[in-house]
Formats: sequence, structure tokens, C-alpha cells
Amino acid sequence: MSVIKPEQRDVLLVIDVQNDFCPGGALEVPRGDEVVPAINDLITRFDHVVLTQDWHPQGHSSFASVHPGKNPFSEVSMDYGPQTLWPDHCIQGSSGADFHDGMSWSKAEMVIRKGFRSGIDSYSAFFENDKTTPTGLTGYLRERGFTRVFCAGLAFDFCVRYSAEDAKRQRFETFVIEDACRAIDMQGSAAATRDSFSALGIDLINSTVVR
Ligand code: VGL
Ligand code: ZN
Repeated sequence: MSVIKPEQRDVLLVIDVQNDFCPGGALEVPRGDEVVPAINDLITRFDHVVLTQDWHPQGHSSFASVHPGKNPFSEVSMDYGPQTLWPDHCIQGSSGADFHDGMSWSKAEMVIRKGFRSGIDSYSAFFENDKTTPTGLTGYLRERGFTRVFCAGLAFDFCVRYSAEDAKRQRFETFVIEDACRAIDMQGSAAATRDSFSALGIDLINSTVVR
């Protein structure tokens, strides 16, 4: 892929670079902290940056701890469909929910919090896991005039995946900056993510082409 020079129509969407998704955190993504240098570099290159922050109340329904007899990483069926259960993570106001200390995020123009409704999870920055409840991000990006969305962050195969898929479905030109992501990778989920991106026409790119 040739060089991409960020323009005014472009937004960098940095997904969930939070302590709980980094080594030592409650739901650590292997080598999750390694995305930080690449993301810091990208933040300097884009004029417009939006962050997401996973932001759950205590006792959130995606936590295995509230489902008697269920273990983290197992699946349950919710009224909106299947839901993977997770260790308690990204509790509103906790240090685990803070952005990674090394991320230079102060330039971000908007922080969108998600997963704050007790009864429903939200992987995507655009829609909750029922695939119908909007977070408001589509309207925000449209009203700001953005037409291209560049995704990076954690985890490649969950929140980055669902955010990029919804961005594309909402008719934004969508790119995922693969070296600025890390995956949880359970049951082939990273490979399935790549397959889905190619089926949907989501471009996987390397951060070095953005300059
Ligand atoms: C995420 C699982 C649960 C993510 C958030 O950011 O990918 N994954 N909550
Ligand atoms: Zn979560």
C-alpha cells in the first residue's frame, strides 16, 4: 500500500488502550502495552483523534463473577445473543480503566465510553452488542465531516474488530493499523478477524505507511 498522508477527513480511532488490557491488568491482552509507541507516533500524525474507553459498572453482566458457576472466557446466551464472559475489568473510575500511562492521549478531541449499561456489553465503539443500540459515534463522526476511520488499539479480535466492522457498515472508509493492535486470540479469533476484514473490504495496513 502506498503512503497515506492524513487529511482533514481522517480520524484516528484508538480503542481501549487501558491498564486492564495491558500486562498485569485484569484482562490482559498478550503484549498489549506494545501498541503504545506506535499509537503515540500515529497520534502526532493525525490532526483528529478519538479514543474509546471500556467503562463498566461493578457487577456488569459481561463479568463471569456475576454468573454463578461460569468461568471467564466461557460463553452465555443473553437476550441479545451470545456473550463471552470476562474477568471483572475496566470498572468505572478504577485505575484499571485508566488509559495506559505511556499513551500521549491529551490531544484526543473526544473520548467515547462504552459498556456502561449493566445488562449489555459493547465491543464496538458504534453499537452495543445487541447491534442496534447506538453509542452516538456515527453521528459525531458524520457531523464532524470525517469519511475515513483508522482503527488501532486493543483488542484486535474484539473491540477493534467490532468497531472496524461497524465503521465500514456505517459507510466510513475503514483501515485497521495492524502493528498498532494486539489480539487476545482465543479459538482462532485473530484469524477469523482477518477473514472478516477481507470479506468486508476493511484495509489492514502497517503504521509505517502513514506519514
Ligand atoms: C474488550 C473484552 C471485553 C476489548 C473489552 O477492548 O477488546 N474485550 N471488554
Ligand atoms: Zn469490557
